[in-house]
Amino acid sequence: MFKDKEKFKERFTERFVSMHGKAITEATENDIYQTLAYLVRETVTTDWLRTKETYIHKKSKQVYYFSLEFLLGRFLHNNLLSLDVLKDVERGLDELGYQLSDLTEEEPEPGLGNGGLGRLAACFLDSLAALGLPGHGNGIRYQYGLFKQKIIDGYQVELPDNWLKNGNMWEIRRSDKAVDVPFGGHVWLEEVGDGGYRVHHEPAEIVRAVPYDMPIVGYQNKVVNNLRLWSAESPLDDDELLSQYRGNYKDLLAHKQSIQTISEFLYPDDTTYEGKELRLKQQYFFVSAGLRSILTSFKKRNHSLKQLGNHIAIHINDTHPVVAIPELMRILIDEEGFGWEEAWRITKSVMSFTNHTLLSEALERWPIDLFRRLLPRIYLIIEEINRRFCKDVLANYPHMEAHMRDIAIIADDRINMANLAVVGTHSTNGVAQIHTEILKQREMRLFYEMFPLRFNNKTNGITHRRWFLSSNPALANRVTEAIGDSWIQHPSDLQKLTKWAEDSALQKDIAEIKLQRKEELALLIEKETGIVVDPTSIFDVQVKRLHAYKRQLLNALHIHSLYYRLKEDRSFTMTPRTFIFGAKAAPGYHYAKEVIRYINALARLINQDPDVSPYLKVVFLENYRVSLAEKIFPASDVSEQISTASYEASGTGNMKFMMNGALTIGTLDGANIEIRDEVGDANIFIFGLTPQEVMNYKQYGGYSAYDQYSAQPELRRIIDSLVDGTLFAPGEFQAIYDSLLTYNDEYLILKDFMSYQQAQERIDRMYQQPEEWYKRVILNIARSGVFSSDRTIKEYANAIWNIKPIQL
Ligand code: 26V
Repeated sequence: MFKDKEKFKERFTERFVSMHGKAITEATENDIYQTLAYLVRETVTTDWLRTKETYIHKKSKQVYYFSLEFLLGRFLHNNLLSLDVLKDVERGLDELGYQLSDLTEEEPEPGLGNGGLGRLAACFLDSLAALGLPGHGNGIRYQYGLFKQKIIDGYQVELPDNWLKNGNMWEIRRSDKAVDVPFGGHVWLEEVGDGGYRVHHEPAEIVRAVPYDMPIVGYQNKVVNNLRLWSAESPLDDDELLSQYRGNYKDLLAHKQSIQTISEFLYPDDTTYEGKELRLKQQYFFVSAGLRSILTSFKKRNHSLKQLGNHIAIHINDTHPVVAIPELMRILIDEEGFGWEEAWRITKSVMSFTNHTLLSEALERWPIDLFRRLLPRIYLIIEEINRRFCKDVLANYPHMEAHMRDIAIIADDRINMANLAVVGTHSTNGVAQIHTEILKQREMRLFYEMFPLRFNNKTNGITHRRWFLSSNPALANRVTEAIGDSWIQHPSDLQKLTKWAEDSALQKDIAEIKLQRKEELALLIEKETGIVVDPTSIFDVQVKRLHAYKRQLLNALHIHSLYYRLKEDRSFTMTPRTFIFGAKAAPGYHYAKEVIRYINALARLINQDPDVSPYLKVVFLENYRVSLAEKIFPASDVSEQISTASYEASGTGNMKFMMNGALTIGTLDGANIEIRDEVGDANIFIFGLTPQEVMNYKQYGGYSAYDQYSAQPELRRIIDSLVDGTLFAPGEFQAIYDSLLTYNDEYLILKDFMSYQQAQERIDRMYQQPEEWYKRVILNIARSGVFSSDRTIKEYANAIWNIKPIQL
């Protein structure tokens, strides 16, 4: 990018003046940010072009990751690191009177995802580029990302996230690559002799999809892949608008508005499926546009579409992009003239699918009326896929006849998108061992019986570049000092730290670094909430979406118990602890919002009470997002991973904590199990029911929340106080009370309470022995290498996509 710090300053100053038309002495922080981002972009663009040309030249097979969500976070800092200019830029800016850390805060944050699924997509793009793999993203350029959360009087309030209002330095609009996407209308078949037919579709509406490309910069390897995000616009130019809406300006604006709505906002509910037409429009919109652009460039290179699966892989991130299957069938049959069998073979060879959740309420099952009205041709194709599939099943597995309602793609007037995904792809994977096993044995048991080889596991991972190297540089440097820097290229080399676990110098240094990060977080907490916390207390953190199954309530009830003990038992002592929460609730999820209100009520009760607050603090940080997460993980001692066993598909926050030297308190759920397998029982605090025990309760019944409540007096008192007016207003937390007692505690919180409390006591004691604690911290970091998304992506690349790295 430039040779050294002096060259950087020179180019920077030049560029500043030409960009802003004023002297650098007049600059605002935002001007400086823009200039720096511009310089980075210039460098990246050259590599971007060269990467693309190399893929073409080498005829590399390329994968396209189709996802409705990419929770990217900010780019500037990571791109500087990837271009290997971070140090020079930091020093150069310093001499010009600026702090890089202030400038990075100027960047608007692309929060184009809800939580784990969207962040995983972003980590995967990072790993693809870092590994020099030909892999790109395809998604939607939402005008509004996930809502901004404010906490007002303890309540969550949502605000729009207008992240594009000051422009986006990391995108290039490509109007010339726009494509049109048809919706609605009617379809008819024209006979063309000897049994053949031609399909005609007269759409009711055409939407123009305009791509915006974002460079995904590989780590110090000159590789730059592409993330293509689509924006919806009217296809009509001024003349056409004039002739269609002559004299009716209001209708004209309404037309534009209704089209732009498609890429206007990200759906903020990742708990419950809703059959919303707009959501289906979003899905077909980005899938159809993405496929069209992939096939256009493929055909330019004169390959035969018969070989599509040898050149292109398309990955379907959860069921949201599953319409890619019938859409590719439509293109191959209606536009390219393939017969059904051949088209089906090609489609299956291209497509693969990941399932990310076992929650039945999240599974997409579109009502056929809605679907047929919006996508009439696609619906016909799905009907035909279903007809042939059911026929094959009955022919080859006659004993399945009794189960056809469960495995059919269309049943009960709905299209089961998960079934379509399994049937229309060559690979279906889960995201952690236990999750994949449950998929095979429960949700997809019948499919697994018929197609055992199609199912496989790919345990999730996180990019150690963003979540360690970039967000925790002091710790990363200290690790490098101990074991060298090979772990940056080969994260499993972190295991070289194992033999340093008992080294007291390393332990002390890591403790010191952790304390510094905690001091910084304490300042941020004070600035944002006014709460003063003690950086030497245990920072015990639960950050993730708010869901009943993730059991933030279990954490809160435990805090409530500590409050009573401190308040009333004079002999009770504890290691001072700061409980930190960050969580967005879906705007329509009433229970989740009540849990937020309860946590904030506990915070108010506890933080101001002089009997309690020297030992206990509770902090709810508003607007949890990637940039806040980057500050939280390095400052955490305890990682709360306490979902009801069998409900969390994997979790990825658990991995980020581990890599940053926090110890996990967790259930045997998702990837916690694999973390336990890596570090051993002595280095993690496991508690609670096993997945099998939970599944037995669910299957056979036999759980009584009331019995738990009756048998545990301490717990009983806490639950009573939610409604009895002793701590809060009478009836104040009735909804939570009811979830536990009236509705029999669906997530088995009361059953796990005592075991959780005991695990927390073990943590309390262990923290008193720094050598014991920091030994475990080091072992956790040492074992975190397998949870790099580089490992995950290599597995996908080899076993599912069959793509190979390039050298530049
Ligand atoms: C679901 C839905 C349901 C329909 C409407 C909109 C919508 C949007 C997003 C989702 C995704 C829910 C699934 C999800 O995020 N799963 C998480 O995936 C992570 C990455 O694999 C995994 O670590 C988490 O355990 C899992 O909950």
